[in-house]
Amino acid sequence: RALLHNDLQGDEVLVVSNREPYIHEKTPNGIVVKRPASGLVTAVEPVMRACSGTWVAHGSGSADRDVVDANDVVMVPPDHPTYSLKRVWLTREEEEGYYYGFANEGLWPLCHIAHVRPVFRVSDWEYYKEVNRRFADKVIASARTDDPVILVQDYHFALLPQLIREKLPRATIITFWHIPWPNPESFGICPWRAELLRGMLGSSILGFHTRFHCKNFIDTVDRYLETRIEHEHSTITLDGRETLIKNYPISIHWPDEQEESAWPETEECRRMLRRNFNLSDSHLVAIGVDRFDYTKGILERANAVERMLEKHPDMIGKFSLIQIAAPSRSSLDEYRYFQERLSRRVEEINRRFGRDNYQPFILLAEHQGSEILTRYYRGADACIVTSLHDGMNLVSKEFIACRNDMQGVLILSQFAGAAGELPEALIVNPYHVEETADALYQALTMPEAEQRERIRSLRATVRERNVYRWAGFMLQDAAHARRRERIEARL
Ligand code: GDG
Repeated sequence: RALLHNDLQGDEVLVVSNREPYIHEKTPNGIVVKRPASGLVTAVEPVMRACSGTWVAHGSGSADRDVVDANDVVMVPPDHPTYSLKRVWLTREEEEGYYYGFANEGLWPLCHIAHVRPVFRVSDWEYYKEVNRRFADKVIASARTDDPVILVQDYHFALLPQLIREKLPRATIITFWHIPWPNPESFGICPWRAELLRGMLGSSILGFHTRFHCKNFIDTVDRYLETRIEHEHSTITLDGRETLIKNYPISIHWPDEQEESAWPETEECRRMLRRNFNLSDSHLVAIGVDRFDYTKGILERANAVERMLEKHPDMIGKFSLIQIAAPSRSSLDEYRYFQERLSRRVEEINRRFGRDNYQPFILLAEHQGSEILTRYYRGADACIVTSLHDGMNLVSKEFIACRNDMQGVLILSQFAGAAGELPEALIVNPYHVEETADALYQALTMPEAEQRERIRSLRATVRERNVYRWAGFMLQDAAHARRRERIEARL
């Protein structure tokens, strides 16, 4: 955290994302504050707590408008206010066109290549451009200085860097793309590929999780735009402006001793988790935690559970996967089809292997509180992540952070960015049912000493490569660029 303060040295910081870090909802008991299920919020929020500033986001809660002051600002977090939250209020049409349409039916499947066809509607694109303009106006109006540090988050805002740059040429714009970047051929099917790339190149720094995503981005620019690329320095110059393309693997806040001391003992978590589902204390449990999204490989996970039980009938009645699937983008057809397909598959598996009170696949299609998640991570024998493609995946890192008892096995998809950092997990190809089923069995039968050895090493990695390091490295590079620009301006 000290790194953040050193590098910012009093600079003004603004964050822009679609998702708001806190949602204010009206309930019969008054206004309650909720935290959304979002990897982006999980990662960026602790950074904002540490460096304060302003966060601009889409206001989506039913009581968001009721809590703002005359300047349209609410101070958050509610328990210990350290930074301002400013909302952009979108109309239903804007939200449908920009967010559900272009961002989530177009860019999300385009970048994930998970065999769901992207949809590109001209009307969605028009809304995407319009909403990017509205966010740019809000950011520009919120800036108190002419050279703030602006952290633009994710695929909802590909055009924002350039739009901000036109009005605030001295700003340091750091754009972080939280999802994968595909190869040039795949990206090339987007009718507005050149506009998107130009928009992103308004950034001073453009960050991805992995080097592979950076390489894909540089190759894509090389294919579709006239620019100067310096491979050695990983920079792209367009219209005389240079953008650094670099990987910054995102992470989580590593819990301190005080936070850990508030956790219930793992034995208590084990018992609670099993009792909640009427399972015996010795029942083997794997946990899955995802947004209910077709990229997360939950169907492949179900296939692996079925195959594991076929191969090891002694596990029937003794093992269950508890899958938390937080509802997400449910108004989109592809998400509804996926939810229906998964529910049918789970019913089949449970009919085939279940008994009176026993279900091998327990599907909880609802959002859970974060304290419950911590207890479930601590109480499970294994955590399974089978994303078909994932920028990073924070669930894997949360599980590791929760296991200060040095037990528990992580099964991790080779297609999650996290796999590059966490080789001591059981790495699987989720499309390979046999391999994933075998890894699940290996996890459930792994000797305690081997679990300890693996998790100890994983914990050392995540503790060091935490979210402050992610933000710190980006800000360090930004500070470096600012110093250079100031020197050049004086020459
Ligand atoms: C994107 C990229 C990248 C989930 N269900 C509940 C809940 N969650 C929380 C998890 C975790 C977060 O949501 C999910 O983060 P992931 O990283 O796994 O995935 P995405 O949301 O797809 O995030 C991803 C990330 O951005 C950051 O750059 O890693 O690759 O796709 O924190 O714990 N939280 C609560 N209840 C739930 O039911 N409270």
